[in-house]
Amino acid sequence: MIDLYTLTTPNGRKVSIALEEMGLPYNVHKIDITKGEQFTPEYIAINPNSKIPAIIDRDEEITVFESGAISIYLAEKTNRFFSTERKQKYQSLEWLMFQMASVGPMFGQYNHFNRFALEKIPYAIAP
Ligand SMILES: N[C@@H](CCC(=O)N[C@@H](CS)C(=O)NCC(=O)O)C(=O)O
Repeated sequence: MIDLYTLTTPNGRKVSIALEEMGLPYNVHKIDITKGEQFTPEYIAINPNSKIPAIIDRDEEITVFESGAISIYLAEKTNRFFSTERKQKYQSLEWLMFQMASVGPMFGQYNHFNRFALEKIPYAIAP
């Protein structure tokens, strides 16, 4: 059984979708990042970077944070969505890294400056 520490954000949903698609049973633990619950000592012991998502795989007592690392962990656990054939495996890794390093952070920064920043900075939100 997997314990999932998450909230309904894009990075959180990424792991929920993976767990559903892979048919793995899991318990959800809501970490309300709007209330600072990611900064409790209990949660920092799970993810020292104080961000959701994170999982604990109780079958093996393995803790994993970072949605990309969790995706690889779950894919390897279930032998799904991650080929062992090298060419296909690196194609999967390319797109995973592209999402993690390019699309995800850019959308996250845009969302922050567009919706939450106390100061509106035109350069940061211009299309
Ligand atoms: N690279 C991380 C990003 C995680 C992340 O930014 N999580 C956000 C919610 S989507 C969070 O926990 N924010 C709380 C904070 O920054 O205090 C991943 O992919 O898991």
